[in-house]
Amino acid sequence: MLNKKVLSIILGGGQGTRLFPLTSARSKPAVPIAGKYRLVDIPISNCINCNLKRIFVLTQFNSASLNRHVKNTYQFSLFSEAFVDILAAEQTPENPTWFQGTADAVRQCMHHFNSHNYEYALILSGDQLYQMDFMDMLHAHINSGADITVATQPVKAKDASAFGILKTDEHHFIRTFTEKPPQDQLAGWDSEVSEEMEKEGRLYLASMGIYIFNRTLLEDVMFNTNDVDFGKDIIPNAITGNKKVLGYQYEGYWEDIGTISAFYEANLALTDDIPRFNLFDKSKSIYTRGRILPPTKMSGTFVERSMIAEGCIIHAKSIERSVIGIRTRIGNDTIVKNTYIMGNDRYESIEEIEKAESEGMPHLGIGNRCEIYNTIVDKDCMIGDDVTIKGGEHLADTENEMLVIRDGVVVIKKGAFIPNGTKI
Ligand code: ADQ
Ligand code: ADP
Repeated sequence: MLNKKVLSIILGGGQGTRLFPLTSARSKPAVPIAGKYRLVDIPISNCINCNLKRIFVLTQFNSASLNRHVKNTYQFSLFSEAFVDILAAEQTPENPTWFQGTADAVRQCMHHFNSHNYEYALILSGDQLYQMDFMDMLHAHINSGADITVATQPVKAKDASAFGILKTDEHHFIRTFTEKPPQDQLAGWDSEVSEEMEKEGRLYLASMGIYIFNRTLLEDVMFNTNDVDFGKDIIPNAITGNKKVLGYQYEGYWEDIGTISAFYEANLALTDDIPRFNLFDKSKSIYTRGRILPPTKMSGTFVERSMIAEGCIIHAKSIERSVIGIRTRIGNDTIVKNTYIMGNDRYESIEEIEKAESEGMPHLGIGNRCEIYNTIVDKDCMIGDDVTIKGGEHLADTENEMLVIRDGVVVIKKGAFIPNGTKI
């Protein structure tokens, strides 16, 4: 009954600046992923799959879409202790500011956790793609007598600056830790890793931002320090303060998807023949809202290596290496390649469609004879006929009222109206 001793705390995101504009009108946990899920479904499903069902999601702002999604999806039995609760930053007389960082977010919510019976807090990031068994990590934590356990993964030198990098002793306890070291300060931070990792050049042990804390230590650092961030303050201070901080090495698929390019690549990678993140693994299901949509209807479309969600109406000429989200409409002779279309929140009525078409105006979905490459199309966009959107490395980062370009990926903003004949 170890699972009854654990409280899961998901760090749902601060301002979400790196995922802008996907986070301009919704909180980060509510960002749609893989055509029918939301980001928050990943850590919640990981918890549920190992029977950890008391879950808090901490978020900087409380979007209607996040509340609706969680309320309609995670409905546990009336008689169980299970819950998924969203805790948004609250401004109170004692706390006039929003969360200042990850640890500050946990600190400001401690009063919500106190009334629960728990011995271990499992703290998770909200913007990572992985399927991990937390019970293995919990057993390692308990068997070693650690105060804190940090999940780790070997990464390449070029990626090391994005992470907390650490070194362990022969018993896997962390001896040294540096948060996001610059490239010119990596010397000496490499570790002994498995042969397979060494072959791939993954020599640096990175913190995955996944932590198990003993309740007593968590309460101690929350109430007796002013540390605002786990990676910058709490973990390094615990190590220098001689706490027992265990490194738990995990070598399965794990991807931080907190930036536009990582988010885009991770979505398209789901279309690989054998994707590294496996949505088809029954033992590690990813849960989401059951929407009861009709099957997708397609006509005259050549489809190669793509995922098409439910409820779409598609007449496109071709769809290649793309993820097409729920209720997407694509017109005749349109080409879609290397693109993630999030889909729509609603259908238009036949009258609405006929009216828009008779006036020559774009309506919900993607029109006829368009070419869309290397793009993310956020929800509820109206893209007209003969529109060309060609993302790619030739494009500089920019932003206007319709779109944002980041690292060559064009992101069409939620609800954007793109007139007939537009060329991007
Ligand atoms: P980062 O991911 O860069 O590094 P951070 O920005 O603190 O760290 O985010 C961690 C998680 O907390 C993310 O899911 C984020 O959305 C969320 N978060 C951030 N601020 C928040 C806030 N104010 N309220 C609620 N949630 C918030 C961390 C560690 C590194 C480690 C990487 C692994 O600091 O040591 O290597 O994670 O990805
Ligand atoms: P990103 O999209 O880059 O991951 P985050 O939402 O994680 O953005 O925020 C980046 C940093 O800004 C975090 O360290 C977080 O603590 C801080 N931050 C976010 N929102 C606020 C806020 N309202 N007030 C102060 N700091 C904030």
